[in-house]
Amino acid sequence: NGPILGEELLRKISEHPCYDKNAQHKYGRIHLAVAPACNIQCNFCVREFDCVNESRPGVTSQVLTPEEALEKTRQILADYPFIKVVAIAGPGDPLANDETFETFELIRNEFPEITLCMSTNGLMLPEKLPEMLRTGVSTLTVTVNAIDPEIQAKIVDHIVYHGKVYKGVEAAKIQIKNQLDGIKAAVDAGIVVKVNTVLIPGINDKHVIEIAKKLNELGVYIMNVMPLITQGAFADLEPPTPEERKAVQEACEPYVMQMRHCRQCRADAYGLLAQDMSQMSEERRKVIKI
Ligand code: CLF
Ligand code: SF4
Repeated sequence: NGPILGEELLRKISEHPCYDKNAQHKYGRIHLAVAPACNIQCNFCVREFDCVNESRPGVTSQVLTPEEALEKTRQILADYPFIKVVAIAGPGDPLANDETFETFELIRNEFPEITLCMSTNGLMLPEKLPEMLRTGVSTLTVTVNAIDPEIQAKIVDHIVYHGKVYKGVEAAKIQIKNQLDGIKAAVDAGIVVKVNTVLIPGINDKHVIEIAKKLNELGVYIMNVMPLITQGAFADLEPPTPEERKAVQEACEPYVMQMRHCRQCRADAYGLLAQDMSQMSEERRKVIKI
């Protein structure tokens, strides 16, 4: 299963630390925290922290302007040439912030070889896809936590879509449709799509396999089943055990390749997945070179 990829994309995948487990120890990524706004409210998200769909909540990432993000990229790539991916993964939803595309354009003009990566909740994906293609995004993550609106309605409190607030099943239907239509269109346009699914015991744990079957139909490259981080409205839920998560990944594997090495990075992380240099002291950062 999985999409058929051209030579250029195969190279990019083999140098992408999240898409290829063999790449994780050799190649790194930079996250540029240029996207603070979000257009939905997930029940597991506390908004002072980074987007939990792709990031570990902790201390809030410092938001950068596109120009600051370009300058940061220049400095980091000069020191760490093993970084092959520049991504925008928050702190909010990249597609809810115009700065996302301004930043990608700046990076693209100066570093045409670099892989541009992005993660989103998918609400604006069908509309924003042409802009993503124009700026040259080649790897995309969409967080899909349910394809059944009744289940999704328990996970997302509300969405803001074209200036209007929607709640419950009505909101869920809009978001799921846009996610699935957007994923299909992105795959058809040659973007390599990864899906993140937050495993929430008692809410979507029995349903994740149905998501995997749908991802197979849509030509999604890889799926990342992430454990729930209990906070926000879901603070009282139990996170899944490692064994529960493993069992879900094994059940999904026949339908879509499983990512098992996710580090739930911050929206401003950089370096190898295993050594987020944004969290190291100045002194130590200079020591770590390839
Ligand atoms: Fe970043 Fe995500 Fe691109 Fe990777 S992270 S936008 S695909 S470059 Fe990777 Fe970090 Fe897990 Fe994300 S380990 S949280 S899966
Ligand atoms: Fe939070 Fe991300 Fe959900 Fe937005 S999409 S509410 S930032 S977890």
